[in-house]
Amino acid sequence: MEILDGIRDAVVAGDALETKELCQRAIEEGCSASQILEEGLIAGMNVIGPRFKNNEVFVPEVLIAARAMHSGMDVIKTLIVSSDVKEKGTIVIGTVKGDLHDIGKNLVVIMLEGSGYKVIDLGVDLAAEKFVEAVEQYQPQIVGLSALLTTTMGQMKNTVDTLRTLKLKPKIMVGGAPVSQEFCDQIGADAYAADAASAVEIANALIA
Ligand code: B1M
Repeated sequence: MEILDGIRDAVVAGDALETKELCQRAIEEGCSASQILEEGLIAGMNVIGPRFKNNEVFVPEVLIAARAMHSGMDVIKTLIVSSDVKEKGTIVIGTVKGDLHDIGKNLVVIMLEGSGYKVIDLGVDLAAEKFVEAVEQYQPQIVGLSALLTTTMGQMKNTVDTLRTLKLKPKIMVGGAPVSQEFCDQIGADAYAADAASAVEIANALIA
């Protein structure tokens, strides 16, 4: 669809205003939030990723593209988060220590909120102790851990190990590009979600 290609290109170009306007138009034209997400915003980041890897673009360009993606996410958030959804439970979520990537985690947050969860987003670069404090404070049913770097996957294991020592036993969901079902099993987390949409399905199954 032409408008979705436009959103993808605007993200790649790092044009936040254009991304925002096109997302608004896409909604008016009847596109669903997940179409805009998958075929527009994420498609744009999927163009940037390989270019970053091949040194065709550098950190500033990636950050500008990420900012454009966020401006689009703000628009579709209004579509996803409807106020009359009944609260299903509480989820504490964050990116593990040493890792600053949050675009995917933020998408997961939007989808979870949109489907009726109260989500406490702790942010990025979080030591295991930060998750422990949040579990004690908010008593969530689920803790979500995100990691985008192979080098921070060890921190994910460390956080799972630490959370397992607590009296409160929230379910632990893990995700992020280098994470897999196999890794999830290996570190003893309860569930792995490959993307934001399946994170909702997995969360529903975990609290059922
Ligand atoms: Co970085 N980066 N980055 N980066 N970056 C990657 C991850 C990399 C694969 C790029 C590459 O080389 N090809 C590579 C990692 C290689 C590896 O570990 N094997 C990499 C690297 C090396 C680095 C630095 C070390 C680069 C440097 O400085 N030399 C550095 C590290 C900084 C740090 O974290 N300490 C770095 C920095 C950055 C930026 C700051 C420039 C920026 C982050 C901006 C931000 O997040 N605010 C950035 C970005 C944007 C990327 C790429 C290009 C895009 C990531 C992204 O946002 N994808 C990425 C390449 C790539 O992935 N193609 C790359 C879009 C997003 C929607 O997908 O995050 O996978 P994703 O999330 C998905 C799923 O994974 C899942 O749902 C999401 C939605 O569907 N998911 C969950 C995620 N978390 C979940 C949690 C769940 C469930 C599902 O439950 C709790």
